[in-house]
Amino acid sequence: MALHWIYPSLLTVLSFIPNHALRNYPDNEVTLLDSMSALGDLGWEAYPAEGWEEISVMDERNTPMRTYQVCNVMEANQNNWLRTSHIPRDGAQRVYIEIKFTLRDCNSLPGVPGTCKETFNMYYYESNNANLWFIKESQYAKIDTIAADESFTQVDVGDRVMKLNTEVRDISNLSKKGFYLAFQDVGACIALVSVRVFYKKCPLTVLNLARFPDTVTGGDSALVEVRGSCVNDSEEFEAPRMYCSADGGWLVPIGRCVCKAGFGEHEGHCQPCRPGFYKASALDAYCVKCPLHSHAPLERAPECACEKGFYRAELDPRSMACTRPPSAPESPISTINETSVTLEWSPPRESGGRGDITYSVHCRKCSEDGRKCGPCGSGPHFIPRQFGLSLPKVHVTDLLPHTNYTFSIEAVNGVSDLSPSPRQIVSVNITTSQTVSVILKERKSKDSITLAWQGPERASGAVVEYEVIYYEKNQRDQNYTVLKTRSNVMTVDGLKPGTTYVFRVRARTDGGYGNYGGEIELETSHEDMLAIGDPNQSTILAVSIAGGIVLLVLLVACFVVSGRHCGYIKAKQDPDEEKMQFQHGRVNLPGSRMYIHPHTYEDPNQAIRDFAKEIDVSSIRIERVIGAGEFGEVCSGRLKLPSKREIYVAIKSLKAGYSEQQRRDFLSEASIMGQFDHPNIIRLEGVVTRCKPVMIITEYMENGSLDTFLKKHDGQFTIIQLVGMLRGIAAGMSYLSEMNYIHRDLAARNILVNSNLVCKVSDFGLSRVLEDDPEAAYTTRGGKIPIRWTAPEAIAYRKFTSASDVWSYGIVMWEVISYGERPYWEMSNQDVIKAIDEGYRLPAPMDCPVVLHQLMLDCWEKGRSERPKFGQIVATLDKLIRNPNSLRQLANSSIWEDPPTPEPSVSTVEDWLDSIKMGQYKEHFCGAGYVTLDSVLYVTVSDLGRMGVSLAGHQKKILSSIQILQTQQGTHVQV
Ligand code: ACK
Repeated sequence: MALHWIYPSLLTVLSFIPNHALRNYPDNEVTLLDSMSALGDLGWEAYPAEGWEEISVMDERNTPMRTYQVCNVMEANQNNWLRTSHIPRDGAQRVYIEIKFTLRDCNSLPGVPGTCKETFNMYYYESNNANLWFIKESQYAKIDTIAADESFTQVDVGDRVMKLNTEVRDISNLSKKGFYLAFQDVGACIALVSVRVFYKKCPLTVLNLARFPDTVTGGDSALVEVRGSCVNDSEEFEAPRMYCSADGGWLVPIGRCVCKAGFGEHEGHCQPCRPGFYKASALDAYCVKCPLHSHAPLERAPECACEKGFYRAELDPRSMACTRPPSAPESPISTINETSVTLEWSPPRESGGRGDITYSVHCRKCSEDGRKCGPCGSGPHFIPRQFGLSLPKVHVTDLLPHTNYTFSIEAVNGVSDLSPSPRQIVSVNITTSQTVSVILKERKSKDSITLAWQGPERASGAVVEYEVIYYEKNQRDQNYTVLKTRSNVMTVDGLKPGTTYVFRVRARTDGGYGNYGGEIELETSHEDMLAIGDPNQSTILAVSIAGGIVLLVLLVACFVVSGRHCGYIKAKQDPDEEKMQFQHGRVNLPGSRMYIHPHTYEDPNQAIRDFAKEIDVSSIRIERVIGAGEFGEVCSGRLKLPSKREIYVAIKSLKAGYSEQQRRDFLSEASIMGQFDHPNIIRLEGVVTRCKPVMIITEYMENGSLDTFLKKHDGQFTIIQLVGMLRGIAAGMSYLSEMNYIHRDLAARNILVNSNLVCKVSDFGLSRVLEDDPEAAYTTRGGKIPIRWTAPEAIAYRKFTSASDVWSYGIVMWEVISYGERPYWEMSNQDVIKAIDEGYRLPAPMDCPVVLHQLMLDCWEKGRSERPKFGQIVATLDKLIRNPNSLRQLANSSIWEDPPTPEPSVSTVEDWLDSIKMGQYKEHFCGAGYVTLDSVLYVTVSDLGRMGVSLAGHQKKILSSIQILQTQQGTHVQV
């Protein structure tokens, strides 16, 4: 009865409910029943008949809504039931019931008895049967008693204040097909505005390239484990899994998928690599540009095919440029010694882009008349070996005398076998001979000397005659005398008393002349006497008389045949040619490979004359200035010597106004460099001393000094290329140490690099360690030393040895692998000395193979005898080059994780990039919106890729630095 005055007030309230807003549910909820969206009758059961009543009302959009009301507050003992139709549970184990209702405040109803209630009860009954017409009250399970948070009064209605209550309850562990809900009123005044039944699901999501489907949450609060499936064009790296929580959220992602080879990751899916880009392995995140000399004309390339004429060796990483076989070795030199020969050559001009060049030597021999030719067979013995030589040098022994040999030298690298083109070779022809090596006995008088010698050990034919050459010591340039005899004894007379003469003898057999034997110096006596120092003297004397007669006959015959005085030939050789011969001979005599310090010469100009070739200034064309040296400018230009091809050269000149001492110091570099002849030592072409400015001419190295070169090409070389460079430097140093030369300033800045990446040791001046090197600092003992590169014993007590050069070599290794990083960063020299003394050693640079860091550490052994010799270093590096797998294991620590000084504190993106030497990317960062240092903390590898920072080395460097920034700022983000 009281309903009649309650209805209008409820309708008033309902007209304020924005129905469309009620239907805007979260996307992780699946609605099973929504009374507000029912267009017709809800068809719910209400009993008794005078209890709950279904009413249609209009919402604000005039959409009809079904509601139920009951308000039998004036009568006691109410028990009114309202039961929904069957609600299928749709697989859900836990469902939620959201009810919206209004409830009248009993106190605001005038005259209602004390039986008036302000609550109602909610029940459910599980059933597989969707058509039950009756459920006993006792069969229901109670969900809850629902009370209103807000009840309303007549005043509220008058004021049009809406007091709609919303309550949510849930039922768990449902197992039957569906259930019925029931609302029991026991005497309240209620309008049930809406009932919504829903369950929660974890919505479809894609994470780590795995798709996780819509997943219904579990019963109670159990987590549901879901296996993800990899998105298109991706594959499992580790089985992707996630947990769907009871409230519809995804938790704990495990595993991931990765884009297949040929596809790169882009915003949660895999995109085919564009033409010109490739991705070799599923484990790489992004497509990267094809390396040099390779191409990928189609999309989705797992690798780039090599251009015509270029190849990739089996073990070459796909990221490495395609390479080609080397050109032929160059400038072969043969030094014949009787029946053995030493062959040396320069590395090929074109390395093919690889650092793994080895050499093979093929041998053919021909009889001297050239009629019978064929392979050499197993006769000759090659030292160290015939094939796979790592140094451009081989010594061949056990050759047949008086035989023509052709040695074909080929350079081979890791792709030579893949190329169908014939290998390029350089050939050397030699003819073997024999030498009279030992002058056995001698007899001297005031004006004559008698010599006796032994014939060649393995003469191929009978000795026809011997030729004796002699000259007054130090007078060879002026004149020398050649005498011939059939005997192996000769008396030379007409000599000056008390004078030293130099004698050499060679034999002529049927096959021709052999080589001269070693020199012997003999001095005539001051007075006439028989200087007989041998029990066989009488024999010698007798033989010599006989020999003398033969000689006389020969002399006369010779005189008659040639019509001239053949026993006395004045030397008229070009002094340069003479000197070259001298150098050649000196370097190849056993035990003579010794460096001669220019200071051992009384006259320093003589040292220059002995070791450097004077070049006519008209042969030089200076083209441009390339730098500044201690004594003046360094220029590049060309040198064209008569009957030689024009070559590029570097020209160091001595500036005007120099003192004599400065001139000497300047030229000392040439007299040192001129003594060396090795493919990894900068080659001296000659000097200009006869006119001004005084100049030193060396071979031109297109890529300049190694430190600048590496900084310019940061991250761009393969580890094999870097090791190849290091091997070259070690080979040059090994040669210097064999020559007993100690460099004292070995550093990347003193290594020059040519266009084939061949590294050569340079900077040999006498004063340079003191004056020239900007890195040199005064030590407590007053000497000026490049502290960071110098071994502790050399700093402490000037103990410079090849072992201290090895220490410096270790630092050069570090410079090379870190692409020109400054050793010990910004530490002061004093701190470096202290740290080294306390046992600190530079950590492995980023991406440094363990084996290389270990080699560095070996070079930095405190005890100098513990350090490896340069020859051993070369052998170790050769092994690594032959077996690149050994370089795969990288040292764990990176310079960016473990620097002795933390990253300098910076406050702007520009300063930060400058501090890590990545300043070239300032515009990239700014353009991508990273203008504050804070924003940089969250940059990921994909962000870098999008910005255009594509070099892997640069990405790693930047990301490592970001990690340091994060630690400094107490943030840690997974990048
Ligand atoms: O780093 P760079 O370009 O290489 O600058 C220095 C500069 O001269 C002063 O020493 C360059 N330089 C020196 N010798 C040679 C050379 N033989 N070939 C090419 N550049 C050279 C060096």
